[in-house]
Amino acid sequence: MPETIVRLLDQGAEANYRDRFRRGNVVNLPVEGSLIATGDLHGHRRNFERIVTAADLENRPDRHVVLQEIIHGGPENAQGGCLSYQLLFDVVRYKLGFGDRVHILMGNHDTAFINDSAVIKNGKEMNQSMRLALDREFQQDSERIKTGIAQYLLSQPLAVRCPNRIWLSHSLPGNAYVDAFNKQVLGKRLRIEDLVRPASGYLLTWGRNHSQETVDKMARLLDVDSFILGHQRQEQGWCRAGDNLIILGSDHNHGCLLPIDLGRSYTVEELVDSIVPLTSIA
Ligand SMILES: [Mn+2]
Repeated sequence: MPETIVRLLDQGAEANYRDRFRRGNVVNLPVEGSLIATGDLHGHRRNFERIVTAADLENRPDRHVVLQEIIHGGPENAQGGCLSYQLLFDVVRYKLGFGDRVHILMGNHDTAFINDSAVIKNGKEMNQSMRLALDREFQQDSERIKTGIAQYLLSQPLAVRCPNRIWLSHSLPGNAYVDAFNKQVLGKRLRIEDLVRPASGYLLTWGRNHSQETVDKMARLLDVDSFILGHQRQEQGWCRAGDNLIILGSDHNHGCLLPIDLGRSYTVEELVDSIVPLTSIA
């Protein structure tokens, strides 16, 4: 069992680095085909199943799926420990099953695991919660599993760029940090220090409450028109957080996904009109 998991995580990391659409830490999607964009999952298995159903990758060979922030949330063990790593393992299996069509973005909960630092969700510290649950399940093999998870998470790309000038990442730098963001982080092999405050990988995954000025600056810097992010909890499953910014959430019963045709351009209004509630998917 531990051997199987360690191998799974190694193969997942390899698949992330080998992704043929990836340049540095950005996945550049092709014009042919479509994309299912989603927000944070936070251990929500049922919504992951709905995304898998909606994406139907078996029958849609030109479709891509973007997932993010898989860990921290969902089922707990009897001691209250966070079991979301079980969903992470299944998401890695999904990536391995569909190779270069499943793209899992780096989230700040991932960077917290990689750095073994605290991250609070709904008043609860999630990093230790998941580590204790891993210790309980894997006992003497726990350190190897935790190392495997950290190495897998570190292999994740920071962003997805669509040919129709839509950018997906977990977040964007906050207003006070937008000028400190160095886009060279997008082109290099990520190291742990790139994900520690105030490095640019950290800035890209932790920012909140972006002003329109910040979003516009990032659009110019990255040469894109609009953004689809996760990270900020959405009670209604999504919100339009600026002229050219949509935030998705996929981690509760009002969660959503957003299908995008990569071969055409969209106004933000058209993107909003395309949003699908996950509960509408069988
Ligand atoms: Mn987040």
